[in-house]
Amino acid sequence: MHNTTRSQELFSAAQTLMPGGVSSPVRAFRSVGGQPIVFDRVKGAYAWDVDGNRYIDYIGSWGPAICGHAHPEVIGALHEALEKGTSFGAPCALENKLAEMVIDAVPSVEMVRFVNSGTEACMSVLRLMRAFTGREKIIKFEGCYHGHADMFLVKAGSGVATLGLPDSPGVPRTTAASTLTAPYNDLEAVKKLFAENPGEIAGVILEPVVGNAGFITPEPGFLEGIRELTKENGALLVFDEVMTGFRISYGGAQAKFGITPDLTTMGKVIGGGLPVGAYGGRADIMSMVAPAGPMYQAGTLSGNPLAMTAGIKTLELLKQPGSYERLEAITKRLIDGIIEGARSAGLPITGGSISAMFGFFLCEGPVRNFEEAKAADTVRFGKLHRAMLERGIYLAPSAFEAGFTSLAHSDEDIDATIAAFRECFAAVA
Ligand code: KE4
Repeated sequence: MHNTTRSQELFSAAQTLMPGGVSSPVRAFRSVGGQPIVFDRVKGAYAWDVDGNRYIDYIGSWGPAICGHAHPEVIGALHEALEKGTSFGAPCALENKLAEMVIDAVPSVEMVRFVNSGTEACMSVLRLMRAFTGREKIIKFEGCYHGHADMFLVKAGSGVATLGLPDSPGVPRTTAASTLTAPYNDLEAVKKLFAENPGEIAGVILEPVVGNAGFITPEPGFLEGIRELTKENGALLVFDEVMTGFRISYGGAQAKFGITPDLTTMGKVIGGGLPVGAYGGRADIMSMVAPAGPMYQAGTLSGNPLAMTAGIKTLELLKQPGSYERLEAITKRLIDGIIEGARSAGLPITGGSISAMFGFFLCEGPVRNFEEAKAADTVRFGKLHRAMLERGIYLAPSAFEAGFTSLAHSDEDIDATIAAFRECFAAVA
């Protein structure tokens, strides 16, 4: 057992100070057992805990660290920006710069509004969908997670799924009633919802590649079908690219799959590890957002110079030739090694990767929706997670999350990770 004494001391103290001892539920390791490790510092592909143990990190702060943690060019740019202040509460040129980069990169985005989290981006885009269409109902997919705003905590993924919460108390029945759900990859179910709610559905929001029910990819024709159904029914299509944005490709999943949504939400990568979110899309829709239009949304720290600086530098690094080819190659090699390791231990597994995002389920495949994901062996996943932690590999502490690689993960890191998986699969078989 590696020594985690200091982590345990700090975490037990934290539990008297903060609910569950964490600032976000999934970090509490509730579904995988064992104690969370308390980080001391991160750099590149690595994290060190307060006991000095080093881990190869496949969470990367849940997405932002796609260029590697604490990239010297990001840190350097932040040091410079810091000297000019941490927040202005006024327009600054850095917002123009990042907005231009996002608009240039993401095919469907003609205008963008910066906020401070993915949750804020998704709740704002929902209000915008309703304001633009004059309709109230939305469709989301079981297992997809769009942040913790009331209207999305209906059959949600990520921490809600991890903790098996009944869609969270505190959400008014009336709010939940306006959120219709369908299984992911099920076009017939969506068609039926539109038929049952004629003229009432403002739009459909989905993760174009699911990362919050575990890693689930769209079946051929699914995204195209949703695009057609929304158009036919006068509803809007929102791609929640908070996780996939600038990770699946520089233009996000929409560029990869060639689908043009009406609105897109973003976060994580575009803030380079600083608090950020954004929503954007068709100019005729975005022009409804105050003060240009009547739909109100605001934020004290939105567009602050530090988050803009970290986001600009991160996108500049990602834009360099070869970035996405490198991410695709190391991630594919990793998931192939994981699958081979499980199979050689006689364990059922299904999984895959797209660019710098990967995932697997410990069950026979295919997993096309959240119902099928729930068949995965979460008890064995917990044992695997703890065994991998012992070997210095830091995986998402939930069977219902995705894994993330970065430009900092070396070939040796991937080899070491595949070897650790092989050992641990044998140990938990
Ligand atoms: P935040 O409010 O956590 O910045 O973003 C919410 C969100 C919205 N949409 C998608 C597709 C997301 O993946 C997220 C947040 N992702 C989770 C990880 N599965 C954040 C981790 C956490 O909750 O601590």
